Amino acid sequence: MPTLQVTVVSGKDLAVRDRDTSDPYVKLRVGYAQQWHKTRVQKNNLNPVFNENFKLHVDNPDEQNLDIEVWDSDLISRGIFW
Ligand SMILES: [Ca+2]
Repeated sequence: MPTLQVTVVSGKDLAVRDRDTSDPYVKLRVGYAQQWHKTRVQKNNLNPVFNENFKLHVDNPDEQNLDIEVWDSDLISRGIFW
């Protein structure tokens, strides 16, 4: 099965989603896979450095997209879509 290797490097000047900062993390998936891969949460950081590697399985390289979302982590709720 083909594999897509992705490195999430960093973010710059991300939006504020808490009082004056955010706790960003990145979610990735290929196609409509149920499982999202996630980076670690970078607390209180609008310029996070992740440098995390992911190997994602691809069933059909001609038809599947790579979905990338950036979220703000919160203790109480699931987070806010960027
Ligand atoms: Ca937060």
